[in-house]
Amino acid sequence: MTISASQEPNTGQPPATDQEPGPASEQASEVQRKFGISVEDYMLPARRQIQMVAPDGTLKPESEQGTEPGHEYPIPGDAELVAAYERLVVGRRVNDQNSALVRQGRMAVYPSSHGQEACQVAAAMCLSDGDWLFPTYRDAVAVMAKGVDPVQAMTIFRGDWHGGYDPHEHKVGIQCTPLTTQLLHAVGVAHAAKLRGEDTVVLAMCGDGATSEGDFHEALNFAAVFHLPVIFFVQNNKYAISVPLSHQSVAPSLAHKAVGYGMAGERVDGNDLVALLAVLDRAVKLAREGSGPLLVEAHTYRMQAHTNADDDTRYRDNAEVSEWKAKDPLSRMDVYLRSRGLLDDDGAARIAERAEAVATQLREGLGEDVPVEPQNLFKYVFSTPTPQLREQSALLADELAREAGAK
Ligand SMILES: Cc1ncc(C[n+]2csc(CCOP(=O)(O)OP(=O)(O)O)c2C)c(N)n1
Ligand SMILES: [Mg+2]
Repeated sequence: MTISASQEPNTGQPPATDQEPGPASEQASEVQRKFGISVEDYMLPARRQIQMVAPDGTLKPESEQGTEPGHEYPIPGDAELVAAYERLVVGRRVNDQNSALVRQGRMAVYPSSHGQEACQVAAAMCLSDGDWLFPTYRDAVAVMAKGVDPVQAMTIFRGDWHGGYDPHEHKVGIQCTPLTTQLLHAVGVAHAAKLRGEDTVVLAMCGDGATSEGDFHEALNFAAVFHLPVIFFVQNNKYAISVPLSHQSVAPSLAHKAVGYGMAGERVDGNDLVALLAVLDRAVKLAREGSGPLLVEAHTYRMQAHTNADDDTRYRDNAEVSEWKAKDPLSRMDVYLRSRGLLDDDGAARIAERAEAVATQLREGLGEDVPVEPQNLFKYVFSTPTPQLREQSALLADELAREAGAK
């Protein structure tokens, strides 16, 4: 099906109104036929966030899950839930191991996703092997969950190399530190895939703060106008370093931004792995069917400081952090799966062992001192180095030679 305001961008024609025949009315009738709702109701998020499992691990009655006509989400299958839970437990262990490696000087920096692991796992699991993931610096657990070797996924945080994995091998972009650049990369890959006639879906991650960047607007607008199969997955963890969301946006929600671009938006409890999988699985299905881009906003919370270089006690109080501790994605999923008979003590122990094995792999892999070649700073950036880089490279060579001579 086609849900798009325009297949051919920039036609030079005046915009269609709902009285006139044209792309917008075609879109409206497609939405009406498929979901039985108006195009505005399709694009606007449901009135409440989608939440299936309450923080105490109990399944919410269907009438209280936030679903509405045209915004309906079946509970994911048992095998998917159990596989997701394992990745959740591994993700938490990895976050905490990495924070310890930073304190030991084995990693330069680690932006932990402690508390956001459900978003990380769901972002990777909703995709098929041929689909692309574009992560940020905070999404190392999602990178691993998409199949990248844990040590390779963390190498970038050791600071001795540009990145530890080949993006093409796993279809995972390099974790971007410049905010929101990855959204443009994602849109470019989706556009290329569409031109080639491939059925690739691209999921691009960003934070709440990143939605204030110009690149965010450009990426969403381009994806909507060119009707590209991209999921923009915003992890709203309430802060951009020390800046709270209220200083970034006064929109009713970040998901409401979607309708302004002509795409569908939804918000979901970002600490409820069941709801996340349900919402993202459906978003990927719609994107693959040709419904165009979607924006999913996940409500979550960064439980730890922005990075090890940040002191979060200077801008938020303990009561707020404690409030979110009670909404932890792990304990919620643990209780829920046990109540469904999908997890018991033996199963939990086996998963904990696997998580410990990954932590050991990280300690061993990142514990080694790697010989570094300072001139590599200038290689692999441009195929033909700029005059400035050549000059800086020569300065470095000179400095290194003088240092060696002084020894
Ligand atoms: C273009 C750009 N501007 C500023 C920064 C500095 N910076 C790094 S992280 C960050 C906050 C981002 O917050 P958010 O998007 O909410 O992501 P979170 O860290 O909460 O996951 C800022 C401003 C940057 N990395 N890139
Ligand atoms: Mg944030």
